[in-house]
Amino acid sequence: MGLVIASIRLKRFEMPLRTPFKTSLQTVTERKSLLVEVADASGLKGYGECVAFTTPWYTEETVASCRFVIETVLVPLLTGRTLTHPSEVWELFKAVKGNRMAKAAVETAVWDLYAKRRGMPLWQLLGGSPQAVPAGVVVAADKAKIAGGVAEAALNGYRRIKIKVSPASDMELLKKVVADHPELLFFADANGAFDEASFGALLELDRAGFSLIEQPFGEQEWKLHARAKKEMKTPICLDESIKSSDDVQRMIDERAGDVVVLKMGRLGGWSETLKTMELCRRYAIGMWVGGMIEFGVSKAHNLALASLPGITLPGDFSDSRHFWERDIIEPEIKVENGRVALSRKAGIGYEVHFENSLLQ
Ligand code: OSB
Ligand code: MG
Repeated sequence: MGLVIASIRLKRFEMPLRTPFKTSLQTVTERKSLLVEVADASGLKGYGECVAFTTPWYTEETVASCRFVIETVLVPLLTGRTLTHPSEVWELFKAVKGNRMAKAAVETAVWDLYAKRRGMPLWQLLGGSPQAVPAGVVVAADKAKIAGGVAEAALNGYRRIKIKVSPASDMELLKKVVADHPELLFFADANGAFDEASFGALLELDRAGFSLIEQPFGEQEWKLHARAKKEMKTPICLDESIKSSDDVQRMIDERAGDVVVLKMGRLGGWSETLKTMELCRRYAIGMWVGGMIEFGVSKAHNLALASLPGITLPGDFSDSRHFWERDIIEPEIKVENGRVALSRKAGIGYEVHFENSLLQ
């Protein structure tokens, strides 16, 4: 029974963050996004979310570039097609260079639709474990708010906390915060803020007790990452550098990291992410699912991803209310006892409630 892609609609929406999100690269105070809704001939709908930002501060793509590529290139490639499996979407998009976030927004929507037609939760269709997914929150704030942010997260039940760091971080404060919470797992995320000149500060961070350090150097700094892996005891985790399974192969070949962050938007959707996971499993590379201040549709796909074999560490899974006054899915994502339960409903398992956002 073929899956006919009868229509593809794009909806634009935006929402302010409850509190500003501060990294060494950018302070984010609001999020604009696109929702992709694909429908089959019977009117059944699948959803994907575009995770690009408004400006290219984190990745090259933007909301506007994604909108352009989706509307003018991807929608015409897919509309009216009959598919036997959602993995065909990645193949159909092959002639389109790059633009992985645009592709992922559409491709993930087709996977949701496919799972709904099969009447199965996406996580189950992909062979995931039914257990609740370990949550993880990020503290992206000024120095004065780090200790308080960590204490609050611990009170809210989070067992994994990621702290944004840079060469300008107060290393003594970080050491103290980590030492004060021996029950928690701490990740440090540098978003590429270090360079050769600040290598010494990174070595200082190596003594703070983090379980891993995410992307200390720029996305193309393979040699510096290899040096860090060699000289440091804290595992090196690559986030921005991982845009395809080939990048993981390069990390392995150049001994440039121990762990990878999977972001489906950056990888181009489910197909390339599943391929990347296979490679990681083969080489016993640790994996976890990263977030980008997303709404619930992307989070729901990410929860399915986190249920799959080979995910070794808790991902960026916070409560919908952490970033948003009101998420666009119902029920909202709830963190309970440090975990998020997987929905038993078909597809991504959540209803999309667009009226919760601005600019419908
Ligand atoms: O580097 O992981 C990152 C947010 C925006 C852009 C990049 C990153 C992040 C986060 C957010 O760390 C984590 C989350 O959504 O919970
Ligand atoms: Mg990161």
